[in-house]
Amino acid sequence: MAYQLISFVLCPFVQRSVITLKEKQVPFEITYIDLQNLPDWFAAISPMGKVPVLRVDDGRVLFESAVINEYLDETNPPPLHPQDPWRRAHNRAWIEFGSNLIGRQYRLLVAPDEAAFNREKEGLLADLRYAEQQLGEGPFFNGSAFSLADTAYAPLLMRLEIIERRYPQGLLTQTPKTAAWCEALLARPAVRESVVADFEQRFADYFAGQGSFLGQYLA
Ligand SMILES: N[C@@H](CCC(=O)N[C@@H](CS)C(=O)NCC(=O)O)C(=O)O
Repeated sequence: MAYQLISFVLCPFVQRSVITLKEKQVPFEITYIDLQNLPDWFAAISPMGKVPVLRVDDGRVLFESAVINEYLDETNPPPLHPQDPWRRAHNRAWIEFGSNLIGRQYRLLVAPDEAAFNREKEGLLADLRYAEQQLGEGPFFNGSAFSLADTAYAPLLMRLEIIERRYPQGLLTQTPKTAAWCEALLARPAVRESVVADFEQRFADYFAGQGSFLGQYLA
């Protein structure tokens, strides 16, 4: 196997690389670790103690999802990143923005009470509106071509769809282009198959177990 991806089963950042590998139909092995109980070997290959880590067959390792995805894209043609340098740079900037959004979504999921939840919800919505302004006719971030930017936002939007279905807050109805983008992404086989079969239940159970405000509605 050429690639080994080190993962945590609910990690949206690892999911970005899984989608990229599946889009490109590149075989890989996935190894799940428990982030609360890190195996000794992990510290040696993950300088920031985070997943994803990509191990290539000669033992070299890479970390950071955006970097891993660019490497996978460059070494497994045809590229998913746009060809135009400005557009590619623009996509990189919005992928970074998407990473920030994942952080916001996590804070929403673990907000301890309704006031904190509402604060996080407003922040998340404001950022979703910014991202929405980048969308054109769709169905994907750059139009008709599925790209690395789509792999970067699909995990966020998959979780947002679950949250909205279980505890509707109008987060997607207030951003209609993002809602259509979400639908197109969730219809994509590489996206659907990028999580474990019982992902939704595990996701709901995990955040219900955190005792957060939103967790009670996810259970
Ligand atoms: N910027 C990193 C973020 C990765 C990240 O935060 N991963 C989380 C799991 S979803 C993690 O490993 N957290 C462990 C920790 O922070 O100790 C990336 O894009 O790869």
